[in-house]
Amino acid sequence: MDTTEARTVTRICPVCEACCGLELKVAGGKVLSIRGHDADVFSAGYICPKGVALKDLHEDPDRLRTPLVRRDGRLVPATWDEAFAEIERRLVPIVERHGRDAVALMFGNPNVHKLGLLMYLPRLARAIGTKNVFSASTLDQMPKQLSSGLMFGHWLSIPVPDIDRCDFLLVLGANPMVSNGSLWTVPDFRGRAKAMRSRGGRLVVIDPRRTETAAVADAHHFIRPGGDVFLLAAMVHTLFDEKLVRLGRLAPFVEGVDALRDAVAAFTPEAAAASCGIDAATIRGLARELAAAERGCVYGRLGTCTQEYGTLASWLVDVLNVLTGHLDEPGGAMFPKAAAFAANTQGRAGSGRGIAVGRHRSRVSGAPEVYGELPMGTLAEEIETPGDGQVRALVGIASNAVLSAPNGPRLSRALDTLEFMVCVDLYVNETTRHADVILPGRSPLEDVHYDIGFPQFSVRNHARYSAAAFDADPGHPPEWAVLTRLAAIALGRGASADPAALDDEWVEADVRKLAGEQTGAVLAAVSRWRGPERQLDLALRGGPYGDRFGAVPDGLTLAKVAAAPGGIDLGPLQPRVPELLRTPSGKVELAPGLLLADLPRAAAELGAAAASDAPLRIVGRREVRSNNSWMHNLPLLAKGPERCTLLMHPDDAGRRGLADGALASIRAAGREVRAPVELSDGLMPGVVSLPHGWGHDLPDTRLGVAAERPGANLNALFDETRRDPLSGNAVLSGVAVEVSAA
Ligand SMILES: Nc1nc2c(c(=O)[nH]1)N[C@H]1C(S)=C(S)[C@@H](COP(=O)(O)OP(=O)(O)OC[C@H]3O[C@@H](n4cnc5c(=O)[nH]c(N)nc54)[C@H](O)[C@@H]3O)O[C@H]1N2
Ligand SMILES: Nc1nc2c(c(=O)[nH]1)N[C@H]1C(S)=C(S)[C@@H](COP(=O)(O)OP(=O)(O)OC[C@H]3O[C@@H](n4cnc5c(=O)[nH]c(N)nc54)[C@H](O)[C@@H]3O)O[C@H]1N2
Ligand code: SF4
Ligand SMILES: [Mo]
Repeated sequence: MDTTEARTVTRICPVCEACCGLELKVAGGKVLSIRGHDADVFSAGYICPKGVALKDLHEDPDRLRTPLVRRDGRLVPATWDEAFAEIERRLVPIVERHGRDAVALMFGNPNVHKLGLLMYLPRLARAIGTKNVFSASTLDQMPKQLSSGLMFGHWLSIPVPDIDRCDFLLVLGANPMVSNGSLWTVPDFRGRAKAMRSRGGRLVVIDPRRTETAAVADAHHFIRPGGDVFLLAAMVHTLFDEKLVRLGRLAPFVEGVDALRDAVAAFTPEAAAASCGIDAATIRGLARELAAAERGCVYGRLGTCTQEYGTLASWLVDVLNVLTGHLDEPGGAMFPKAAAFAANTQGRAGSGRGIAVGRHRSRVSGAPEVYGELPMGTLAEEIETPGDGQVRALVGIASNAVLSAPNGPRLSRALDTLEFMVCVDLYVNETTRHADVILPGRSPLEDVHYDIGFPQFSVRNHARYSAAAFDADPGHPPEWAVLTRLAAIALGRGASADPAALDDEWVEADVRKLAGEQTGAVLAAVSRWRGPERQLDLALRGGPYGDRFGAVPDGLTLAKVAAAPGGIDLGPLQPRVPELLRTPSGKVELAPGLLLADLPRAAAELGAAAASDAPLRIVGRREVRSNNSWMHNLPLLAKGPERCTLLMHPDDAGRRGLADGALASIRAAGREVRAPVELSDGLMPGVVSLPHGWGHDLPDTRLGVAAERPGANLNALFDETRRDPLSGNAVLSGVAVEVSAA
């Protein structure tokens, strides 16, 4: 495929949830340039610097090309066969001696951006069969998944703002101008927000920092970190109090209105004001504005999840959308209908089994399982605490938990005590340096791509596929085959089992469950594809827009999607209630018992104002040229001013004798990190901000560029035992810190 002649290829960006279409000029195995793909039906040419930096990722000399195996304490290059043989030799005896729960699985964020990883993770997890599954989900969005699952019946039925038709958007704890959206695939948020405002619409932001999004909004209100539950419950209270509840078309499909009214009775705007730092008149005004909006929507994201009341806040966001008649309405909070893989397009429409939590509990702290996972914050104790069921081995896939999870230093020490650790990753970084075997993923440009998750959260329905831009080294297997070989080892088939054969077995079994006697015909219809593409073709053809294997001749197939380089537009979002619901009642559950039972915890804190001598509270922030922990080694993104700075209000800094640029010591939980101060009046007084994902100064990593400006690890300050009790999500925001001159 690689000739020296330049050619143009298109590719969906695998970095963030915006999923922009890129246009690459390539020649002779090299990237000449990357720009936005103007003809992409979904992103229409939008791009950010991280998309351009895929060239640096592809060419990064520190990116691993061969497996590494630990010999005499050092990670040294090995062949793929040697690496898998080592895994079999070390992992299998641990399972035989101590059982399947002795192996923990740890998944990071890039799994959801890679077709081969996301599709084969469940298979690997089933093959290993452990209850000890941990992922970045409990550092991120698990509260929203739980509240959505309880309300709508599936973990991924999460409504998104229909921004292109909206005229009042209330955003809490999200900064889409920088993050480009989350649980909301919205390329070019800036352009869409601008268009909304020029239609006369209003954007209002609630955030402890005057963010880049707040800067382009019509109004911004500071909120005390962790205060969202009070604000939102008081808005709900106001809607009832002022008789503004208007269920509209959804009225026959909503359950629990009366229980909800009773549950928020104590949350008067006056009582909530002190707890959230927003005055009662403003709270009432926001509720009235939302109720009066023809097409309005409330959206909450990371800042509303990574806190003590993450699930309650996530729930109340959608309660407000329902009570004001904005759920499932154009311009409101709508449910996308993805072309493939969406559980809410499968099975019987209109009702279902709903979701369950707590089917098992973590061994040491008894934390309930949520969506099959245990809280990331409990991983270290599961490794450290002796006894039956102790974690002795770990399989880490695209996770840098030592930087991304609370109390990384403890996790780092715990990982060192494992009997065996294997990682699938691109780098030797702060986490993978602990591994005994590292299996490198390919450059994303060497893989085919189709987003499984993000079309379920997209502002328009669409189907887009990318072929690989480059041929990989023929000896370098795709990640789906790597995971399949790991699964084969776990299944006792040996390190040299053929992944393609196991994949054939899996696919046949899956198809047989759905197609019965038609299995042979269905498999024949998709026989030109293998690996993830075969499953993708199956999902597209059997999906809501599919050709149903011939029954709907003009329906979608993978071949059809692949032949459309800018993708296929499937139109604006459409109302989906009740068809989408999978709750046992067949209704939207406004007042799930699990959530009502947690509300008194918040009510007990009502009216507690911040004392004048209250400690500083720390919040995170994201930056356009950085993506969590793993893109700091790319020269294009690394250049420019220092990013890992402590933002501080001048008054807070002055009181501590800290000038702009001074080195600050930041302390909590007996640990300290240091970062230069950057003065900013855009912070709520009493709140400081440091980005996460930094701290590249640990020994034995191989990140030459990142190590030059390592920054400080925010998560080193956090207590891994603090979490939202319902979802198990870590508290990563609003933690009390002491700051002084270093
Ligand atoms: N304090 C604080 N902590 C946070 C957050 C916060 O806002 N504040 N945010 C949280 C959030 S939202 C998230 S999602 C987590 C992220 O937590 P993680 O997923 O643990 O962190 P990442 O930095 O995304 O690291 C991903 C890892 O995947 C590897 N990788 C990248 N691409 C590929 C690939 O194609 N294949 C393979 N096999 N590996 C790859 C990288 O080298 C890296 O090791 O961090 C969380 N931590
Ligand atoms: N450039 C860039 N883009 C990214 C990422 C990245 O690292 N860099 N990471 C990607 C990932 S994994 C994710 S999950 C998304 C996240 O995307 P977003 O959800 O937009 O997350 P953030 O940009 O971290 O914004 C969270 C906001 O919450 C505020 N906040 C903190 N505490 C509270 C609180 O208690 N209440 C309220 N109301 N606000 C609070 C913070 O000040 C911050 O402005 O971004 C994705 N996109
Ligand atoms: S916004 Fe996200 S998806 Fe788009 S180019 Fe940037 S990193 Fe890639
Ligand atoms: Mo995330």
